[in-house]
Formats: sequence, structure tokens, C-alpha cells
Amino acid sequence: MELRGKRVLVIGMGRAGVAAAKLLETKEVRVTITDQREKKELREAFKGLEGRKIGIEIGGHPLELLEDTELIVASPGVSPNIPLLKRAKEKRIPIIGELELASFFLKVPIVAVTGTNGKTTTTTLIGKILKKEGKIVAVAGNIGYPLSSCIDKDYELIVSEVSSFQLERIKTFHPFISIMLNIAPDHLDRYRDLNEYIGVKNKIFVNQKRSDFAILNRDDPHCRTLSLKAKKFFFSREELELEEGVYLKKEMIMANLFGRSQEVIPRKEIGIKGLHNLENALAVTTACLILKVGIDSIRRGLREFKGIPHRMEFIRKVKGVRFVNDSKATNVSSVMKSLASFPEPIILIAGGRDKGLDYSPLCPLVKERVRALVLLGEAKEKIAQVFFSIRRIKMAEDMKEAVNIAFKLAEEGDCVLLSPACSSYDMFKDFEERGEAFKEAVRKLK
Ligand code: UMA
Ligand code: ADP
Repeated sequence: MELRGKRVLVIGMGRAGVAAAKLLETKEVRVTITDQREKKELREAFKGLEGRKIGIEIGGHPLELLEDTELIVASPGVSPNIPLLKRAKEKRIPIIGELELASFFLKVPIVAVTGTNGKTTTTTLIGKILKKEGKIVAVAGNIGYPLSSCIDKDYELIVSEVSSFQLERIKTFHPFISIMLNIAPDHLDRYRDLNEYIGVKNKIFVNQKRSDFAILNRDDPHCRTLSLKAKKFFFSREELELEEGVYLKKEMIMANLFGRSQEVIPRKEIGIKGLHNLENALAVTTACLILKVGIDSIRRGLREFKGIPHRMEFIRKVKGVRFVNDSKATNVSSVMKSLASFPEPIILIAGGRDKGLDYSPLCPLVKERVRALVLLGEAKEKIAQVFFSIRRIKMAEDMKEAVNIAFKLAEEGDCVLLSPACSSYDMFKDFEERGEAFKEAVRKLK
């Protein structure tokens, strides 16, 4: 799309919006950026835009902004239901996302990673292995480094974490390799129902051609049945042998790709632990083999990578009680994986902003593994309703109180686990700030 000289409106002055506006300005576009927040909350954004020829409208999104706008770039966190976007739709002004904008200018192959859980872990590990192999690779997207910041740099390849919010607004975005890790209910405060969420996730494949690849989780009912144009490779931790794909056979990761069968690494040598991380490791192996990475680099990467903070992160042991920070578990499905990963009785700290999810699938695991729940945030009453008849529940006002209560409830040999099943935006800037608050409170325990 020729954008030079066009009038483009960017909505949202967070990481994605600022990167998009800067990219557009360098491409000689007449760009305005708008945010609902006030100046004092947008210091970082203003700093990022300093010295640029970019119009700025803050404290709301007046409809007049649409008057001569020819294209809108909306940040992922901006709901399609805000009045400005509804009006723009009526006026048939094209609306795209920052990911789509970046893809107009990207000339290098993209490995795109989506799914409900495991995106950041998988994206990060693929990036690390490719770097080990000497590739000049950007690790970008929903992981926090917008794709718009990758343009006109010397990258040979981009590994991008891709969210449903980003996929919602693509038209031409075209990955060479797409990875779908799994599907479980999430973001049902944004989507009508699970089907709408799945439809958006599937958009990752729509522009792929026969010469592209799709890496799919064979053990996930949704991924198993996808019919695609791209060449499909499955990974599986449940099937003993795949005619084509990467799988677990008697504790050994096996790869059967491009007519070659080989042992990759014994499962126990993988640095990231838990069944869910095994799935991530299988997806990573598949992607790296498609990209012709040497088997030694793959093995080294799988061994050395120990995971990322805020995902089942061990903090410390106090009086025989283990403390684990899983602040990034922002949906029910990821909490299920965490609960299943710990052999010892758990004191579960959960709650935050509800995403329209049903918490009842957690009941069997809560019954089996959880000694007591400590709840906080906007969703605490909703969650308490689900579990009050099966487990002891305590309410907390803030993270410090939650940690103190959990410690009191714990017995020697227990695990206190922060795994919220909710987003963090009711009490914190993001899941990282929530995880840090947990760690701080744990550090202060005597
Ligand atoms: N805003 C408005 N009007 C609105 C709504 C928001 O002006 O109606 C403004 C806010 O005041 C704020 C800005 O928009 O200033 C925030 O935009 P944003 O929420 O899109 O956040 P960014 O900082 O641009 O970060 C986004 C992604 N955020 C979301 O999808 C919510 C980041 O993913 C991503 O790393 C970043 O772009 C770079 O690509 C975060 C995330 O939580 C990690 N993602 C969700 C998830 O993983 O579950 C999808
Ligand atoms: P995402 O970027 O998709 O949110 P992360 O790698 O950040 O994924 O992990 C988020 C949460 O999901 C963590 O709590 C982690 O323990 C859990 N998780 C990671 N990988 C998987 C997976 N493959 N299946 C289910 N849960 C997972």
C-alpha cells in the first residue's frame, strides 16, 4: 500500500502506537496519534515522539479526528467497540493494526507464534537458538518489541509472538512459518464467544501459501483438524510416532522431517520443565529444523534455556514452604498446567481482572492439589463462588496481604503459588508489575 502523503491516525500511545507513528513518519506519512490518557500518564510516549512531525491529540478520541483520515492504525489493546472505531467503520475508513502496518514494509521471513499459552516461551527460545546459530534475528511482536521497530534494520529473520488482538486487524500479514501451540478459552471479555476467538487466531494462516509452513499441536483438538494451504507439520507429546513431525518416543524427542528421522534430545535434558513446556520445546524443535538450524545448536538451546521470569518462577523457600511466581498465568488453562506441575499441596493466590472466563474447569485440580485459596482483585467474589464449597478461601486487599495470609495457611512442604487466572490491569500496570509485587512480598517474609 502506498502511504506517502496519506493522512493516517494512530490510536493508542503505548509501545505499539508509538512505534507505528514513528515508522509512518519516517515514510513521509501525515500522521496523528491519539490517546485517551492525559499527558502526565504519557511521559514515556512523549519522550519517544520528541522531535517528530507527528500531531498529538490526548485526553480522549474526538470524532473530528476522522474528518480527513484515510487510514487508521489501532493499537492491539484498543477495543473495536470504542465510538471512534465504530464511526470510522461507518465512514468506511480502513482500519488496520500495528502488525499489519509493519508487514507492509518487512522484507524478511517471519516466524509467527500464536496459541493461547506458551507464546512468549516458544518465541524466546526459537530466537535464542537462531542467535546461537549466528543468525541476525529480531525477537518481536506481542513479546514487547513491536514489529514496526524492526523495519529498515539488518535482520535476516523475525520471530514474532502474535496475539489475537494483533491478528484481529491483519489483512496481508504473511508468515513463512506459523505456529499454533494450543487453543483454550481466553479474552472472552473482548470476543463474543470461543468461536470468535478461534476464528481470529486462525487468521495467522490465511495469507500463507503452499511454500510456507504451519506447525501444529497434534494433541490439541482444535489444531489437529485445521485444513490449511501451508505445509503442515505436527508435534505431539502423546503420539508415539508421527509419519512426519516431532514427537516424544520413550522419553526421547524424535524428529521425522523432510524424509529424515533423528533423535534430538532426551526429554529430561530439556531446561524448561513441565508437560506444557515439553510441548513448547517440540514446537521450537520443529521450527528450527525447518529453518535448517544445526542439530547441535538446537540441543544446546533446549538444554541451556531455563525459562522466563513470571512463568512458574521459583523465588525462595521459607521455613520449608516454596514460593513460585506464575503471574503470567492469565487464563484458566495456564493455571491448570501450573497446578498439575507441583507435587506438593498448594496455597493458590489467584484473582485480578476477570476476562469473562469460566473458572469451574479448575475444580478437579483444586480439589486434588490445593489446600487453600487466597483471592484478590476485581474477580475475587466470582472465583470464590466457584470454590467456596470445596476449599478454604481467604480474601486479601493487596499482594502483600495475600502473601502473608498464604504463608500463614501453608504447612512445611507446601508450595505458595501465584497463578492468577486473570489479567493484572485492575491493580497493576501489567503482569510483570504484579509478579514483582509478589516477589517483593516474598522477599520480606521472615
Ligand atoms: N488506549 C487508548 N484508547 C483506548 C484503549 C487504549 O488511547 O480505547 C491507549 C492507552 O491509554 C495506552 C495505549 O492505548 O496508552 C495502550 O495500548 P495497548 O494496550 O495496545 O498496549 P501497548 O503498550 O501498545 O502494547 C501492545 C500489546 N498490548 C496489548 O495487546 C494489550 C503488548 O502485549 C505488546 O507487547 C506491545 O503492543 C508490542 O507489540 C502485551 C499484552 O498484554 C504484553 N498482550 C495481550 C496478552 O498477551 O494477553 C494480548
Ligand atoms: P503466553 O505468551 O502465550 O502468555 P508464556 O510462555 O508467557 O505464554 O506462558 C504463560 C503461562 O502459560 C505461564 O503461566 C506458563 O506456565 C503457561 N504455559 C506456558 N506454555 C504453555 C503451554 N504450551 N500450554 C499451556 N500453558 C502454558
